[in-house]
Amino acid sequence: MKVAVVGATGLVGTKMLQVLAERNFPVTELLPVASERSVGKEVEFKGKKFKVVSMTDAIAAKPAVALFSAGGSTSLEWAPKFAEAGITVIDNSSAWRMDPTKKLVVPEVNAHVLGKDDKIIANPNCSTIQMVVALEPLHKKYNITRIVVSTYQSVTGTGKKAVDQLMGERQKAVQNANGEYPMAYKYPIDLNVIPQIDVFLDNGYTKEEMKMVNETKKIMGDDAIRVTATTVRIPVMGGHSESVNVEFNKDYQLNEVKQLLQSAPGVVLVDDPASQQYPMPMDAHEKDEVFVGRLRRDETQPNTLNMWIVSDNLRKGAATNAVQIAEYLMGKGLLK
Ligand code: 2RA
Repeated sequence: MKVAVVGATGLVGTKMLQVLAERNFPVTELLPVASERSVGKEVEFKGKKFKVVSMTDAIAAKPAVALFSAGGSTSLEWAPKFAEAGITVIDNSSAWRMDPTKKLVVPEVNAHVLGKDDKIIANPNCSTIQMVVALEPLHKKYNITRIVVSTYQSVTGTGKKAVDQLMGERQKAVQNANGEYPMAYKYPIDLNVIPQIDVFLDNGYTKEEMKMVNETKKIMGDDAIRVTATTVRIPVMGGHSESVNVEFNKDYQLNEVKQLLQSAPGVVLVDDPASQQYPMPMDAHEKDEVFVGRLRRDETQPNTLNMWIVSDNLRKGAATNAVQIAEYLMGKGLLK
């Protein structure tokens, strides 16, 4: 199968290539696409070098699927051109996520919504993906009424510049001769916590916070779920963490919650306070699963659970989820 990866030289694009190779996606021809200034450069896939091509050349080569991670404006301009040429686009930007004509998909939750007419499919926001993977099995059983989430997000979610800022603040080796390094954030990130991810909106929430609110309802197919979020950047690299307080419309047994999570697809339960076992981004790094722990009853109100959810944001939060969508489409014979 011919596969294009658009934005192949970025953090997520590079991870997409890695995940396609690891999962043995049947790539017969790879078309790495990047900005004009990268055309002609090479990327590595399964030990071989592939030349970066332009958007137009990629469309002309007619891949069956194009995984996009090139930002919202590039996607708005180019995804429809790929789709018109019959190429299925799986897009990691926020451009199409809330478009009512486009599907927003986390395979463990709602792959069934996909059909043959879906030519531009949206990959959700990283912090939303890991939360819904962990919550879906509980929603099915107890019916979630309200979610209060606070995130602790890795700098890798911002991109390479933010990784360079963190490392530049931390290590002289990454600074230039004048002691300078790139600033992805307005403030230092090392030894700091920044309670802002993406831009502020008129309601005082950030765009990242409202993504968690709106995308969760769309993926879980339930507008009645009330969601409120605070999203925060912290100086870590391995993945995003989330403290989630979830209220159900009926009561639960903690043991049953553990069993449900243990048998949920894509979830790993790490919850043994007696031996100080809980999920951490250090352990989730380079893994595809969503790790859940610190399960405990909210003692201040009925039917409410506290939990801690961690996942590698570049993998399940981006690249792995996109490749899983492609695998699902392939399995259903929907990629031509
Ligand atoms: C972040 N959610 O971590 C973004 C990346 N898509 O900033």
